[in-house]
Amino acid sequence: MKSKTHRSPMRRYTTALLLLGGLFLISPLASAQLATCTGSEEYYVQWPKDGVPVWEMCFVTPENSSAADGSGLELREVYFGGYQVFERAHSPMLFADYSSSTCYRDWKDVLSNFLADNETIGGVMAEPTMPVETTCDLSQDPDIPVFNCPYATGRPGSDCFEGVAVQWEANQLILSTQYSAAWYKYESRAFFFDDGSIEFLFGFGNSDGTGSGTTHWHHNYWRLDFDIDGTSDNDQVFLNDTLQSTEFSDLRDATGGPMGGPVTWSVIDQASGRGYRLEPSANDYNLIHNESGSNYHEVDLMATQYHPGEFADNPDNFLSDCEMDETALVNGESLAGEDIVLYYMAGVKDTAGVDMMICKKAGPRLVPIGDWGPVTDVIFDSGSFE
Ligand SMILES: [Cu+2]
Repeated sequence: MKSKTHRSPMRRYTTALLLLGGLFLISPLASAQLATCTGSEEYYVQWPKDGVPVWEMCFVTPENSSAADGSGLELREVYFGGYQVFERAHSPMLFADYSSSTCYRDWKDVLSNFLADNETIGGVMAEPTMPVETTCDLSQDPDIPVFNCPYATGRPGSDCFEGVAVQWEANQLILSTQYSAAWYKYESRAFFFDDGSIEFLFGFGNSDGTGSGTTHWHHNYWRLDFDIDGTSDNDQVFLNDTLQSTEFSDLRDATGGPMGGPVTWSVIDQASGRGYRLEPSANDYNLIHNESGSNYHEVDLMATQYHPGEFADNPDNFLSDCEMDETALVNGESLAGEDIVLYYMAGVKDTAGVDMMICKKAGPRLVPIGDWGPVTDVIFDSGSFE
């Protein structure tokens, strides 16, 4: 069980008052920073960029991310409206599974440059004024690879950046990065919207066409360590609306939920009723379950009990160890009154001779449940916060 800093209701109330003051007095006020970002290589980001934060978090770049051979874009201490959502959100398991016998468990800790101008912290952070463009964004021809930054865009090489690009839009905060495993260029993005919803998006780019003659599947597992309200010992997991008491794995089902809707999964703080519902995106359903027949990546969702230092099914990350062993994570432990970690997989298929080099993206949406308090009420009442 992790020890957690409990945030006092008074502090949240103060946050709300500060926000109201900011709205009505139109004066810059000191922000009530909750995410501490005092760990090694952690960097603080809030949205809006100035004033009282609606979203707060720390990020680390892929090269400093946790887990064996990294975990890509890693976010820690994520807060919405003054309440904690995640202790950590990252992508520690990443696979490329070929229709031949080849299969890789890729590394996730090697930065790869992409187009993001206005680098503000060298090798760490950019605050782009121009569009962010990754290998995946630009790889849209079925046969022709885009190679390396600055690609063939005509943009200057000085716009090529390694690290995390942060964009403050009118209604959302966007963090983007790219990392490489040899010719593969993986894009990881996170979108934090003003209504509290979150989207995670993963793009599976190929810089030079290596392996393009062989149909293959890519799978990325996000690891979402929820600590709703900062209390790690009382989150509950729901399959649709049914409380679950024991660890489980599951598959996407677009019509298998209530009234023919999709199957979803929720994590809700037992005390406050605040939580998040995880919904697959439309693209996530494009991946056919175990289509390769390898039986390597057989589950889309795992609801597990938190264990310190457990970031994946395996403490190592050997390239050839391509099977994701769900039994190492889902093994009958309790989910009742526990610290909860959800793993969620989305992936894509690249088909030889059809759409191989057209880069595809996938990833879930998370929607807030319950009352996220006066801060968010003010945002909803006043429209866009900025
Ligand atoms: Cu591919």
